[in-house]
Amino acid sequence: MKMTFRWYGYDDKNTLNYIRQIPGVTGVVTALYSVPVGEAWPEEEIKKLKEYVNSYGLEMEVIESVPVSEDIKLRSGNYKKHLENFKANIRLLAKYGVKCICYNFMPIFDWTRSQLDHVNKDGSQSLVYYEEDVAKLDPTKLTLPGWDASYKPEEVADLIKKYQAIGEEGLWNNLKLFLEEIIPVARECDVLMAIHPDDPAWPIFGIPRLIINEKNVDRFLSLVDDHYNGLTFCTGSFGSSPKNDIAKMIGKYAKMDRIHFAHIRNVRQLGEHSFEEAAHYSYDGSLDMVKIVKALHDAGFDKYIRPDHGRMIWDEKAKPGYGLYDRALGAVYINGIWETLDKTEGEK
Ligand code: DNO
Repeated sequence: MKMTFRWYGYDDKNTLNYIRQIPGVTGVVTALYSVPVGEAWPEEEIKKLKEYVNSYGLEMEVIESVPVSEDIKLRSGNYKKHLENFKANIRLLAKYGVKCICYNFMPIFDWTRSQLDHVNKDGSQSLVYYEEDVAKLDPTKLTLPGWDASYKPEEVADLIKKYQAIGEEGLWNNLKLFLEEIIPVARECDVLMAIHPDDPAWPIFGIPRLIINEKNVDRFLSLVDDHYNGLTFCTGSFGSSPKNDIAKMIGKYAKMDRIHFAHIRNVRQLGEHSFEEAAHYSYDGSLDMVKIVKALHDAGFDKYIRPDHGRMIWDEKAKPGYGLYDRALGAVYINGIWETLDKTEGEK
């Protein structure tokens, strides 16, 4: 596997110099965050970013994300133009050495939480999702870090209605049509496409969400049954629901060689539809991280991993989920499990 770390570009206070000092991290996962969703990425900017990353001895082989516009997801408005731009982005990124592109097909809302600074017993802070608090939120007025903030409340209300109108089957159909367009381009460019699951793993605000459980992932992979049509397996997103058996799922899809990127983090499940983000360490949450990492290792996983959201610790002030310290602890913890497996598997 290749251990990577998410970096938000030149303005990220977690500099490349810090990132390269985390033992075992060989590359960053990044994007051109300033380009509006749906547009083509300027070649000069991609080249500059790659050269900058490489100048620190780090690789830029994974992009997270090339965002999919609401027009594409709804197949309305400017979707034809946006699809052409998406394909052009795959081609250009391949030209600059990108091997894997993460994207999602979540309607309107990317990852959703009710609070970003919940104080844990030890004084650290975590992102949390409490069902009763989410029920009180007005989705048209909500923006969370990482979301496309360009929509006005009335536009969000209109989008919600459109997704309700096409329903879950309409969304599956649009996803299939999207994949039929982009996977051949990805194959031709040798770029692995890796869909990120919906987070949390259930429909929210009355709109459908697709990539939430094993049954739906099976359906997704068969929409276009091609090696280049794969997953970003996010243990925290699937693990938000106690119904998902994370170690089983990750082992199954890794054996099929359809996991191209893994986001590894832990989560504390609180009943069916509430959770708190935890430290990566197994005993802090509900997921067995050794079992999860072992399932990847047993399958001979040789692609990209990154630690995912960290808690805010040691008085750090940073983008929620994306501080340096707890994610660095996560990377080192995963590396420790991996090294142990590497060195002991022959002894059994
Ligand atoms: C959250 C992230 C997601 C992810 C996108 C991928 O922290 O994992 O926002 O980047 O869903 O498109």
